[in-house]
Amino acid sequence: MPSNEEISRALETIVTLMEIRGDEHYRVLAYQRAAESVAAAGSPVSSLDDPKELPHVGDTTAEVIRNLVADEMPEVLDELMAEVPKGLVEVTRLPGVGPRTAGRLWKELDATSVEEVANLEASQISSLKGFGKKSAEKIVASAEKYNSEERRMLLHTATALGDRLLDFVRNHPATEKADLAGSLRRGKETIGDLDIVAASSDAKSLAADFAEAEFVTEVVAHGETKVSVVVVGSDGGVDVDLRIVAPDAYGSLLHHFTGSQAHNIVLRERAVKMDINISEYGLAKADEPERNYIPAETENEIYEKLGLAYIPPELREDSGELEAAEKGELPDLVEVRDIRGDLHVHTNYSDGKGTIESMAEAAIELGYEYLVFCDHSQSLRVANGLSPKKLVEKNEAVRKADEKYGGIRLLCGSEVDILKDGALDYEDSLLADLDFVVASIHTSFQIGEKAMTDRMLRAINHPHVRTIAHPTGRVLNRREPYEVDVSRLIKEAAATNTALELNSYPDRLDLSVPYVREAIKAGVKITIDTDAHDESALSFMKFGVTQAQRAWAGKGSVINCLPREEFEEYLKSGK
Ligand code: DGT
Ligand code: CA
Ligand code: CA
Ligand code: ZN
Repeated sequence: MPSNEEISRALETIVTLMEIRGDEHYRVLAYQRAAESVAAAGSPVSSLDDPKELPHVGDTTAEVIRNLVADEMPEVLDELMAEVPKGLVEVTRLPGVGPRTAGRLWKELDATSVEEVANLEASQISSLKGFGKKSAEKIVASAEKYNSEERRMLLHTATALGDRLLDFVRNHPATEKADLAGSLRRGKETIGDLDIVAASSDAKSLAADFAEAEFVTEVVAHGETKVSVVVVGSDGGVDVDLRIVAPDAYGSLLHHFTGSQAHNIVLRERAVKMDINISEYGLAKADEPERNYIPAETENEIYEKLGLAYIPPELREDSGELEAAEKGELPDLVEVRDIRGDLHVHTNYSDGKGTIESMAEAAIELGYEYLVFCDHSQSLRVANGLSPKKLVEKNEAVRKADEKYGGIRLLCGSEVDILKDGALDYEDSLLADLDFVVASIHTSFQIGEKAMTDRMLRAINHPHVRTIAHPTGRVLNRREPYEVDVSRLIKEAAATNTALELNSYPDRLDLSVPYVREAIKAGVKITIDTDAHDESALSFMKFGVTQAQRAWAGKGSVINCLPREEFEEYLKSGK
């Protein structure tokens, strides 16, 4: 029998298709309300005598629910699917386009798929009532860019947007508490949509004002406790869900919508073994016939009732966190405030925008105790790599600056290219003069796994190489990692006392979390670096730290958490 979630989802599909078709608002609203009621029902709808027992379910929607429970195709859905061209549902996923807009593109311009929208002229769209030139251009551009692969936002883009929306919600007079939830709260490297949860005793007014906020381009669904909208992001529209509960149930709501789904499932299984049912509304005794969900005001209460230590959102991925929480063995996670320096930043000597001085001053602002300048090496001409002579010159400038700034230790480094055969891009004698050498790959990516692994193993074994930067070369949404046996790199890094970098650049975040975790287990130290090319990019550190947390890293595993003296000791003692 279909679950409440499945029934609710089918009702949502009806809502979307009706909106595309341009049905009257009140008709759509009836299905929207029914979908919400089903989703909110405390017990299986399939076991009800009459779906009309649910709030907001009338004759028409009750019949549809009966069909769905019996696994029959409701007439209304059948009709809609016959009438609305299939490709339009995908059109609603375009940034800035909700079902109503998709419906208009279909009816007024005959576009029934993303491809057909891409083939429109922006001027055709802007000639329609209610469309500006800018938004028309955006729609066409995003349709052109759209490939049917899932498009996900980068963590920093999602964070910036999420913080802005959260500010709005928190500043609303009816809001008591609010947080970002979903994958953003868990710090995932890419984010599908934004989830915001709020506690309010006047959900209705908060929901209404959120739906009307200036950043909203389209209201996809608007109920009393849930609003789904499309918001303008920096590169297109972003789906945002806001859910609101009474303050006494806030912990339950926040927990449920933080996820991950996998974490929620294993937690629910554990609860069932303790004769407890857990839902977004609270905890209930499983043996009571009338399930009476007692809401949790804080997430802590939920974990406590299940005999677990509080699990930070970054660890909620069903990767061993329940077991560790039960045994009191959760890691003491590294925090941004534990970071004492940045070991990989660029200057205008190669392809950076900042100077030695401006980068140093920005690092002082952050309270850092040391900073390593790593410009590109000679063969990387596209990035203005430094000739040996230029490197020597730069080192002198760094040492001079180091004397000038008392509060921070400025150090000479290089991001030296690992050439195709695994040799390094500078002579050993030059490398020996540096305080810290970062090695990495920027060319010849396609040489096959074996050659790539050998190439990198050779670099790892080089006596002067202290860390390997962005070890898999991935660029999120743009470039797959090159083929390399990362587990072998990890073993060799452990054997040679070489660190591996967790690059904090938002489109890299490389090594990725599972490998960082594997590296730490193998005893490898990591460097969390920003690879900053200007002063502001030094703030990317937080994204790297979040990934390190997701990899269960404590500060003991991170080289640049060492206090200055210990770090200098580490530099001096070599590999
Ligand atoms: P995303 O948006 O793809 O980056 O990933 P999430 O984790 O934010 O997923 P999303 O937005 O679909 O849902 C937010 C959270 O709500 C999710 O982490 C767990 C909870 N949730 C949503 N749908 C379901 C579901 O069908 N079953 C369960 N158990 N939990 C769900
Ligand atoms: Ca989400
Ligand atoms: Ca969501
Ligand atoms: Zn770099």
